Amino acid sequence: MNSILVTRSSMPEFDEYIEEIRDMWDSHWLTNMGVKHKQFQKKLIEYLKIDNIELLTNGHMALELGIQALGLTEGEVITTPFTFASTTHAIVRNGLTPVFCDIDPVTFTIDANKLEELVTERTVAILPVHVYGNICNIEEIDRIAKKYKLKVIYDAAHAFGEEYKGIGIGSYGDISCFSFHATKVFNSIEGGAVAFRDVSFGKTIYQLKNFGIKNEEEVDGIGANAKMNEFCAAMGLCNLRHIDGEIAKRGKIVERYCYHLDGIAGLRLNSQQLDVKSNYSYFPVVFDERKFGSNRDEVKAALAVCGIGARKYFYPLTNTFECFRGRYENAQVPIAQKISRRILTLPLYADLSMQDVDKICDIILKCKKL
Ligand code: T4K
Repeated sequence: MNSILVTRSSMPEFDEYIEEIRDMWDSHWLTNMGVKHKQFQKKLIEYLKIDNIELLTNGHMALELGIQALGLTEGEVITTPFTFASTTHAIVRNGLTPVFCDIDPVTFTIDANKLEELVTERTVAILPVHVYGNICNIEEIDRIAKKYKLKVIYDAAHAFGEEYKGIGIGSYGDISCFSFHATKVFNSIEGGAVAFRDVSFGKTIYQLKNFGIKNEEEVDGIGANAKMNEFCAAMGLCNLRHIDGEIAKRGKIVERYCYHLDGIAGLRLNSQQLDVKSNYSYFPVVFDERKFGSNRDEVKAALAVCGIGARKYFYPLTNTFECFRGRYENAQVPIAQKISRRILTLPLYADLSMQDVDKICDIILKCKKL
């Protein structure tokens, strides 16, 4: 059994959560856009510095229904294979075709310089991911989207609370989809949201998350049920009170990792981006066996022996998943392939102790054979 896992959910004090949910025992209102839901929505708009947000059951439904609410029913969507299953599944489950673009070797986000050559007359949208909280090349994506009249859907599952050039990250693109899953920088147990500027989009996604219901007697959309319940919203409200402190603690842990690992031959760390307010969501390291002497899998195994659960986020690439066999394996994504085979995500959460970081780094450095 691993004793230090890749992450650990942030939680408020027990009493704080109990206090937050206490009035639900009077109201008996548990879901369907109740008081907590409304409060959480309002607080998030302020915190994320965005115009509008709609809350959902999870980040995946934010992507899936976000695509639907933009009216995308057929065509190709240019996206990255270096991501969690959810990103690609949201495209395919909507009957759209993912077209995989390679990634930038430094930020691991979609390589915007390779995007334009993938645009065809069937392209309807671009779906990039701010992977590990690294911000995509927003300017270039925006330029291409405008030129070819494409929608831009940002998967911002890893980018909670981040800003680019002082603007909330959810303000870019047509929509940005956040995840508030238990494993994320910020969680509402399970949860997700779509941020957007166009108010009419809000009405559509609201209906789509509630069976397409317009009013008591009219249903004018074929919606799902993706409403955030009151217990999740209450957890979100509590965690939001502490988020700045949690991110600051993560920043210190990242500093400590960098202190030990930066400059070691054969290791490449995630670099801080210009103009980005980071949330320190993940700590990925790329291992170059030719210079380090051990490969990613050997380091992962050495950590596991000591009870440390690092993870191969993101391996394998989504275009090679078993469920897509025979469909997308031929995508030209050599950088993504290379990174995916070499990258390891180290444990990172607010309460990870500095001693544990030292221990993890010590084990990694002992794997250095050159
Ligand atoms: N887009 C992107 C780019 C994403 O990364 C994700 C989710 C989504 C979209 C979809 O968002 P959601 O629909 O999930 O809101 C985890 C998460 O389940 C998933 O949310 C996340 N990405 C993905 C990167 O990681 P697993 O299969 O690695 O999770 P699991 O259960 O192995 O947990 C990892 C570690 O987290 C555990 O070792 C311990 C810790 N943990 C886990 C849970 C469930 C906790 O501390 N508390 C918990 O409750 O996918």
